[in-house]
Amino acid sequence: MNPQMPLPIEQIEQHNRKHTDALRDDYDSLGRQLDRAGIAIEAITARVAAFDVAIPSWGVGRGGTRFARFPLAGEPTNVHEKLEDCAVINQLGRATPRVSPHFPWDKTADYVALREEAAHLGLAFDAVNSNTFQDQPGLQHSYVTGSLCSTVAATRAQAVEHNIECIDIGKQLGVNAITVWIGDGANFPGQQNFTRAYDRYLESTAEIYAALPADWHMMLEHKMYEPAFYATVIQDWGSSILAAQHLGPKAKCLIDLGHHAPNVNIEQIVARMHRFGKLGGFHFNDSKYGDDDLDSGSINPHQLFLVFNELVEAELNPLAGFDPAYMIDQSHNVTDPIESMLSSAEEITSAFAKALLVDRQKLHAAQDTNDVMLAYQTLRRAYRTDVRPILAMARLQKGGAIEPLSAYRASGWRASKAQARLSTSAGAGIV
Ligand code: PSV
Ligand code: MN
Repeated sequence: MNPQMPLPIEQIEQHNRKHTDALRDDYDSLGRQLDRAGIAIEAITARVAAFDVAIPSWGVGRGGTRFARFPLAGEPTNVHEKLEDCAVINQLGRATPRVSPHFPWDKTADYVALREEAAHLGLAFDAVNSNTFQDQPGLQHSYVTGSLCSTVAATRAQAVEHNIECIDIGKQLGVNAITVWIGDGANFPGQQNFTRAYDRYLESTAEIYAALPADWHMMLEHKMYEPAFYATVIQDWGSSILAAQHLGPKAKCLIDLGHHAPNVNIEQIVARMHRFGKLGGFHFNDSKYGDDDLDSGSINPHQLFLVFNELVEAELNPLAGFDPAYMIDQSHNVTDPIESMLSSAEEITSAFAKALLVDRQKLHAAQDTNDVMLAYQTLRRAYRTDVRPILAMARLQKGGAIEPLSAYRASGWRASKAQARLSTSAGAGIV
């Protein structure tokens, strides 16, 4: 099928014509610079062009904090409009061809038709996300006591059943992974028995695990706190990897960059998880204090680079089935989500490109001979390289825009959608 992307192709071609000469100039200059270091720029561009990261369906609407949500005129109001906005992001940036849906937020009558609709827009689906952290209208048992770990057997059964329903939907959408994040935990010391709550988690997730098709993965996502502020059942990578090991080979761990205490060495966690074959995927975002909502790379792009540095190391020591799923999971409270997603996809791809530039031989030799400064400088050299021409060239080759943000602004997309779409309501946010 020939996808019908939302923006007129001539618009993007016209934009690119204006910027091609400058890009060629910058690209050639960077090519000569890399060549002196023995790196062929074309090989890096090819790797960058092959890289992608999924967009969460919920990330194209204005999120909000628990204090307020400020709606944006023309933001999507249903899964179909969400797909349209995801298609705009992918059309311009060419790094986000998949959409990760969340249920029941994205419930619709016909998932086979939804898959076709996405394909028509040049998109496919990525891991399904279950939601047992909120009560939905018509739900029989409240999640106020927790979900997979609730002391109420009927509530646990309902949460398990919902996850199994998500797997069923995922099969129709053509995906092969489910991400399970639960809000279960405690707000008071003494409220919950740590061991019994974790045991209930293991029992419930084993039931979900048993419903996984042969080629599926279940990704366990940990989060230190929120909504439970004293103790969360799957609070860190330790609880997560122990559960994944207990469940079996189809269970892996998912690292959301914003789900750790400030200053935690996340890149080291990446290395540990890979060592034991449990690195399932990432949710990218950034964090300054304890939030998980800021735009990827906006606060600590160096950490993002160090994470990708470990991923490139992992590629050199692949374990069977190593194929981490990448997704952006952030909340846009004051920006146009399309602009934030374009910017974040660029930051993430840039961290990957810089990690590819690390002289691995030199780094490993410096590590083995305890040449601390040389090892450090080997990383710095790659990190300091301005890789933007590589990213822009990869986009151009794939039909995207050389400068996605300005092309998006020139398209008038949001203003036209403000006319065509219903308005959404204010109130408290959800993510
Ligand atoms: C929880 O904060 C989380 O990171 C999980 O991935 C959820 O599914 C997502 O955010 C959406 O609220
Ligand atoms: Mn997440």
